Amino acid sequence: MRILLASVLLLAASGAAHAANCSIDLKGDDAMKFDKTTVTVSASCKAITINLEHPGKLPAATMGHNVVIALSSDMQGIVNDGAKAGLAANYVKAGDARVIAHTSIIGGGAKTSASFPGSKLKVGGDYDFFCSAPGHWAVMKGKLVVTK
Ligand SMILES: [Cu+2]
Repeated sequence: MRILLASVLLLAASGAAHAANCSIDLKGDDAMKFDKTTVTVSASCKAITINLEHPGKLPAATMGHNVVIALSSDMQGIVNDGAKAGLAANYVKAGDARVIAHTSIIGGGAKTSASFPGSKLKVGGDYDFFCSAPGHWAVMKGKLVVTK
């Protein structure tokens, strides 16, 4: 009986571990859209991985996408400076402290990933994910909901 209880507890514990979402999986296409408008992640994740896929055909120079994670209130400043930084800088100003994490810019048929510690996010904070390519952020953005 005691052994049975222990294994039930073990199952419950592993179930809880699986409940923490530690990845941000997005697809950004030739129609300048992400496939999701909301992603939920857990601040308790040791590492949160952004996985970006571009299922389109257009090159990075004309329809390149990235994923930037930041406070909603910082998005406008980040994209303004990112536009000046240009494609070679992945449309992110070097050393921009407002950027919590970002991937590189990719074109059609490519994939990229980037990781950052969950401790960089606060539970219940007002975060967005967006593409910082000029003009894209207006439509390529969504809410990053942070849970415990
Ligand atoms: Cu984009």
